[in-house]
Amino acid sequence: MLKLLILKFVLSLVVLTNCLSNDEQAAEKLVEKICDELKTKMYETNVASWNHATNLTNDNEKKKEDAELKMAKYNKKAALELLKFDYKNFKNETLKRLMSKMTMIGDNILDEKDFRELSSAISQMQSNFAKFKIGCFKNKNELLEFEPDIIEILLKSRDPDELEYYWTNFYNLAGTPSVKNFYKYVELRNKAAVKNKFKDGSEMWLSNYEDENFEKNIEEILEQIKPFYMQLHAFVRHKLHEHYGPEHVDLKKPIPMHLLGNMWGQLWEIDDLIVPYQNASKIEFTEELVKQGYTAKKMFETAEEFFKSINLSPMPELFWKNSVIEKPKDREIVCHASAWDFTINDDVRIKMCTKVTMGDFVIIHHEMGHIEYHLQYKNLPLPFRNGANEGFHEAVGDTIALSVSSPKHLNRIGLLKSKGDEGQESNINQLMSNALRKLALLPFAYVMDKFRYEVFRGTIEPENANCHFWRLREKHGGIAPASVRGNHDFDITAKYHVSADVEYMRYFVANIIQFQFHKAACIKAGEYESDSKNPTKSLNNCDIYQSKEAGNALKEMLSLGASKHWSDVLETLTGERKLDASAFLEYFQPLQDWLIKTNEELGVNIGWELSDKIDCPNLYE
Ligand code: X8Z
Ligand code: ZN
Repeated sequence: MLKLLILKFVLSLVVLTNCLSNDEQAAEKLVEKICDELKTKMYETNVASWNHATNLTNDNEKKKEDAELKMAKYNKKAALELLKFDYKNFKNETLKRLMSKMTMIGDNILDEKDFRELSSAISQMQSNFAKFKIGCFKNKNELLEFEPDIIEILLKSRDPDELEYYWTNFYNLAGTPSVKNFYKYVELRNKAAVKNKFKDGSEMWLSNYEDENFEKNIEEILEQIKPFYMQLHAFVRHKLHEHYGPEHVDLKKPIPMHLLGNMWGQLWEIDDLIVPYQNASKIEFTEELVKQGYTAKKMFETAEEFFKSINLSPMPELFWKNSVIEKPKDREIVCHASAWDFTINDDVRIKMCTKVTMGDFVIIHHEMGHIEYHLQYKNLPLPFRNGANEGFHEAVGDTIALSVSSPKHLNRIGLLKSKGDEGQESNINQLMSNALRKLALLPFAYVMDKFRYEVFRGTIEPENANCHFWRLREKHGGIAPASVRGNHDFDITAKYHVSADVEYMRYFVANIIQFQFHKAACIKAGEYESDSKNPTKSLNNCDIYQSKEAGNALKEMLSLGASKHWSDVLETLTGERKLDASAFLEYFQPLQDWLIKTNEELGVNIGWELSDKIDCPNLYE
């Protein structure tokens, strides 16, 4: 019986292999036809998604889900047609790569019922995240929205009770109600992954990086930056302890995250409390933006001017016509900033509820970087109109923002008095401000996806999930929840990207690779000298503004889109083929040295014990 079955199986394989066509010309024609059809179909799906994201009604949600289903059916049908070719053995490498991308079926492999359920689980998580409101601390009847009200309170308030109140209510409302939808989503994503011959959803996500060692490489980088992180963490905790006192900040425990100026403790937006030298110039320029009468429009125009100055493309007419750059008063929208590529007629858009702050000025550059990428690869075939990997896409605007936020550039555009050549004190202030954002994000970004990988892999059971989540945040970041959290809570969905099904390791990659891009661009611009004693030629005060050489080199890389493996694409700009933290560490070297010395002088405790805010045992070592 067994022999018969094996024989049958072998025979069916022979038949299958024999059925595969090796007609490259026919395949090429089919690819062209599908790409053509895809353009209009994708446009329609994008319009439906945009209409929903910028006007959250039930009707728009239904239209979006219908459009997604239609698109999925088309993609699946197209992929199955392409799979009739033996494309892996084709001679034309470009065609092979195109076909390998177009045959990645992903979630589209699910049958209609499952696909609809998956879409609806994600929509419901996203909608819960976008719509909740919290009663005001002082008057519970007055309802506040997350953007801009609560974000602003987190940034500005230094009242620990008020901060704890918003933190706890936020997690209770934005996270826990989505637990059921989250597990439905995990179940269906895993089902799709298995149908695609992946072990689970984590393997399907990781496959996008086209690198077997990707996860290991990320973990190595995390180890590489850890000594620096531990020093920054210890110094910040010490400063918070000085300000809030021992009843709020224990010098041996993880940092309570509601005191970090950001709901997730991913950026530590508390420059006022941490600034090392009060009397030297400081980088935080929110006040200056407000004083100078900046509006959302003016912030966008200022950003565009930088891109143009380095020979990158201006924002097209449709960008200014269709983008939503301020929160509308008459309807609910998804406020989390995003950049959209409608793939025809230079129709690219940003959706953002802009506030006049330094943080949003940086995010505008971030989003415009996405748009610039869309514009640079617009002539490639559709499957290549993507980032070399997702981290590249997230890093473009941040690379520009590294120049923009250099003292040299801020001085140029009148947002800072000093040029950054005033000596060590202002240099340390500037690096501290950047480290509070760039370094702090790394362990956070890692945990966002480490947690989801583990859930997909089934190594975290639902009964213990929240505990795992907080223990991971504690282990890698030394961060604790503001109030006691247990397994009856569910807090990971209180992050936009988890509720909206956005992979997050891209931001880890971006925060490292943008320093590789920055260094290469600074070299091209003649703005960087290694081991330079000249403060205007250091990596952390390099401004590539007006450098066509730097811009053209970036352009060349961006215009490759996803047509080549990301290592090849990286090499065109940097000469390097790997994700590498050396440029990141070089940029921050003076701060790391300063922190080691200062922490030692002050006798600051490094590291942390287990938090008593996590109501369950330690699950990691
Ligand atoms: O989500 C974003 C962008 C849109 S791609 C605003 N960012 C991450 C976040 O907010 O968590 C930018 C940096 C990290
Ligand atoms: Zn982004």
